[in-house]
Amino acid sequence: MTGGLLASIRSPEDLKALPSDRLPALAAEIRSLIIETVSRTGGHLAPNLGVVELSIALHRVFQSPRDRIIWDVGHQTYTHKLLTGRLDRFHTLRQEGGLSGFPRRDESPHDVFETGHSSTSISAALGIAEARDIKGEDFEVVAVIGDGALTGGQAFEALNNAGDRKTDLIVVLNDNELSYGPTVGGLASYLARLRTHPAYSRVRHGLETFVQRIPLVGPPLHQLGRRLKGGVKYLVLPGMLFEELGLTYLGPVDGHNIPLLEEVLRQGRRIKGPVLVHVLTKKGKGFPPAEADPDRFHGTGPFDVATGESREPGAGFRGPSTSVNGPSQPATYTQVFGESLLRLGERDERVVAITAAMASSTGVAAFARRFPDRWFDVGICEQHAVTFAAGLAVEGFRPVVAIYSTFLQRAYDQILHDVCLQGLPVTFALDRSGLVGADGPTHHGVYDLAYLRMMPGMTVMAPRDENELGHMLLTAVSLGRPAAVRYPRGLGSGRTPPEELRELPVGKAEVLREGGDVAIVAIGSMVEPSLAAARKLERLGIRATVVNARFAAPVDDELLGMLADDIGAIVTVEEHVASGGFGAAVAEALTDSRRRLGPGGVRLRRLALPPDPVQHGKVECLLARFGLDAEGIARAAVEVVEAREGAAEGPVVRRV
Ligand SMILES: Cc1ncc(C[n+]2csc(CCOP(=O)(O)OP(=O)(O)O)c2C)c(N)n1
Repeated sequence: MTGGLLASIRSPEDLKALPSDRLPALAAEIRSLIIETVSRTGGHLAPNLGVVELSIALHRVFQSPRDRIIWDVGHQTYTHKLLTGRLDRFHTLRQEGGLSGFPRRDESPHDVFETGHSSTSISAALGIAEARDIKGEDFEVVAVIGDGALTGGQAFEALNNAGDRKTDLIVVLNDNELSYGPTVGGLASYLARLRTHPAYSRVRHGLETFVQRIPLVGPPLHQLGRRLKGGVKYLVLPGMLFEELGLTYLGPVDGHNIPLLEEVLRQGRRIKGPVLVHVLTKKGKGFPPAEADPDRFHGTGPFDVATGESREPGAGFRGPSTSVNGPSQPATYTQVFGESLLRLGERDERVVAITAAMASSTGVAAFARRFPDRWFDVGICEQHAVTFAAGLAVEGFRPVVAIYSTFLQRAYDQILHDVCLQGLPVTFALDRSGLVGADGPTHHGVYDLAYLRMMPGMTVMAPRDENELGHMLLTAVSLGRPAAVRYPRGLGSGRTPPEELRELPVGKAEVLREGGDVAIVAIGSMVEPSLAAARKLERLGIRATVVNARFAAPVDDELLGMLADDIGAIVTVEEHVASGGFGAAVAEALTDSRRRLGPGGVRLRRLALPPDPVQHGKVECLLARFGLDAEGIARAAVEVVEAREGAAEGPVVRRV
């Protein structure tokens, strides 16, 4: 599989030494290795298959790591990793302790800037380029950004700034017409017009005169234009969008033709100031199932190479790594959200849905099919999505904004300034809250309770199972105020058949089990392991109350006060960082009600994720490591009980 060519490349220098007629064979080898590896590990298949030639060309033209290549989102860096000395570890891709699926500075000097969220590359590249200029150094800076990521506002902020600064910088626009699904918006239409410009040959003449005027580079560019007239469109369009912003536009160029790519990139390098190279690629190239359904293969779990069929293991703790589940498995939270949204839409015509370029992966697609006029895909534009929802709410609608927890971080001020300060009835549906597994620290949704809980007037909920997710969505939409529901990645419990949606009493927790020795107060995904912990504790003679908190804002002050006074030993459990999270809310509530915490007072133990970023790995293993499984919760409960009993200093009397 890793036959001769790829194995001979230990660094980009080896790649440069390879004769160009061997490059197609190298590209084929890389493709097979990526397909074979991702079929086992899961990962971003289609985006990576689309940039094999582009990555080869970049590493032949530029001198990484001296020249800095910054990958937007970073999900398309598998070829880059293979060409920069990571072939031997490639089989560990996305496994705990193995290669990350994204650029990591601690993994290689060739990974200059860490990404995971979209639309940051041009900003980072411009910062690096300006730093270079201040220091008087001499290297190239290249940002590689997809047409999807280019719809994110930050990319425009950066282009605007780059055009103004006139700094030497190359932006490679990898245009495959897709985000997850088709890239939407005026920009996408604009790029489509560039791709299919009917007046190509007519424009060429005008181009030649324009190109001739570019100091120093005119003649070579002009010659290049002549050489490229077969097959490839080579345009320099003065007065067009990028030119107007102050960048020199080169392209479009066939992103699977390595010699052409190399030539255009070399030309880009010679031009002074910021340059945008427009490259056309095919997402999923070389693997027919991914070419046919690039959305499904954007990020995939393990699959059968022969058929492309998913071969996810059975319903594990969090089930499959994607939202695809088997026939005998319970629905995923994403699917339950999608069905609940549909039911809400049917009950209330004020309900409208908004997605930021992720209609199917958030579950909004079913609603979109049923109510084509009541849903909006705004592009990878989380900030805009939130303020846009606020606008709809001002006019009487009840928008549901479906954005993964990690990506909603982007819209912090929009949630505060545009929704909460005005008390508008916008519902935030935060999928992938908690640990997400193989995508790692950029994608774990472990900050949302903190960033939402302090928003004025915001109600924040987390369901213990899929039925409660439906009830919480109805509660949120009915509230008439800002509300958020966070729920985890993967399968629901499948425990009970779907229930009729019902509103939950706001700020009220649910006592699931009563016992006088310790109270375990858990939220969301941590309720089930807490019940399991209580069963373990029972075997040790410790009787535990278990509470399904349901609400992180407002918390159930009354119940918490009773637990503090009657039991005096409380363990809070959440799949979220400790700082600002649910346990912090409980501690605040207890101290605000003038209860003393610590020796002589209420014994409170907050179980949560650590402050340092959690790396990629299997969710169940990570949770166990941080004591967020039944055993860890039971252990903490024993410690709290013993501390309250004054046994903390003495020998531990009970072992979990
Ligand atoms: C802020 C943010 N929102 C959403 C995502 C999820 N996401 C990852 S890749 C992607 C599509 C990117 O499209 P494009 O930039 O065209 O790259 P392609 O995958 O097509 O190569 C999206 C929406 C993200 N990474 N960051």
